Amino acid sequence: MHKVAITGTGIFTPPQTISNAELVASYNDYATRQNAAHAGEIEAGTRAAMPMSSEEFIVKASGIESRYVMDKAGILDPETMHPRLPERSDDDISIMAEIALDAAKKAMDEAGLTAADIDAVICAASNHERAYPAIAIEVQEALGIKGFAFDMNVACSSATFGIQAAADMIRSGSARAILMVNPEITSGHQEWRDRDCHFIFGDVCTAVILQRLDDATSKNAYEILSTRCLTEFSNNIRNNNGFLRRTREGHMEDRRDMQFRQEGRKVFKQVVPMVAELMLTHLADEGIAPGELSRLWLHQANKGMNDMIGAKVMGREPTRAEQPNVLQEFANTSSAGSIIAFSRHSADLPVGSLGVICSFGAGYSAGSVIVRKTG
Ligand code: CO8
Repeated sequence: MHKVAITGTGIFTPPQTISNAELVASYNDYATRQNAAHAGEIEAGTRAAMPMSSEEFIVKASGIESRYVMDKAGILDPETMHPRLPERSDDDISIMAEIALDAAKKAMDEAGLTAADIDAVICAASNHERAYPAIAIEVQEALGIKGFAFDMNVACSSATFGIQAAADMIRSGSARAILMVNPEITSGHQEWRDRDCHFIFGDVCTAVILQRLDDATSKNAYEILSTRCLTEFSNNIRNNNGFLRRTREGHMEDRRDMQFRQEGRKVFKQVVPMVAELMLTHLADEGIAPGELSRLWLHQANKGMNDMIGAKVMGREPTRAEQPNVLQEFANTSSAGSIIAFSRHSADLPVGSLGVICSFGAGYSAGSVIVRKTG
């Protein structure tokens, strides 16, 4: 069995950002227009008026201040309220593969690897722009990587589940090094017309290189000591869009359930204890006391949620250095969040430092990856 390390990470950030102020102005414009268009029904009591959104609520409830997006104009246009991404021909690289290549090249540079050193590509994300051929195979082809590639989806936990899959394959010898990418174009399945969630998500892509520890030359290498994944079925975060859509009555309707929807309060209450318990039992089973941890790189969904999980795991409020947040800049980027936190806040720790990368989200799903700095 081989020891496995994370030896490189990369982040693609879209060039456009939307501040809370811009987002709220656009949503409120949309809601005002809707209310004017349906004034009669609202007056008659057959339709509820759309409530307005507020910047104060967003920051207080989530900690989010801004988000990166692939198309700002479409999202902010009150007549559109979703990104407009021109269709590409089959001969052009797909948009998910394109952003994955950017992040992948940065991760490969940090690891000091070329395509010839890599045996597999995993594209782990919470939605894929097509069913097949796999985005991962397109990335593999574009980079000139031999071997195999596949897509996987465990919503916000896709990256940690991808790390476990890759680590197990490297450990057992089926690959020497694996590139995992997490292209998250969440703006495509976010519901920008719903005030309860319109502020939550942002677009980004992360990439991670995993390889045999013995082969690692990176100056920022972390051995993967152990991984643990957990799932429990829940409808509280759901998206009903899928390939059977056209087989059903009303498939052409613009139905709310075809985009992201959630029972946010229930998610908050149910997922916090589930994740804290997963991390604590995982650490205990590996003989590591929470006090030995230098850092938690948590999924970035909600600052309040992370603060509670961090406090439950550490037995006290973690410092900002111990539990870095990137939420204020990126919002929730689904599977990429914990990897952004790791990528931005891992180089400074001394060799020997212990930490946990942890994700959680729809499914429910949660993944815990215990790492130790080696280089
Ligand atoms: N402006 C003003 N007021 C608002 C707004 C707004 N924008 N939104 C809601 N309110 C109001 C509500 O209507 C409510 O009013 P009232 O009390 O009169 O009913 C009041 O504010 C409080 O609302 P909530 O109870 O909903 O507010 P919370 O404090 O619970 O905060 C959150 C809402 C931020 C959504 C919070 O519940 C939360 O973060 N929950 C956890 C969410 C989470 O982590 N979800 C994970 C989803 S991500 C995932 O799993 C990946 C899915 C795949 C990716 C999808 C990509 C699109």
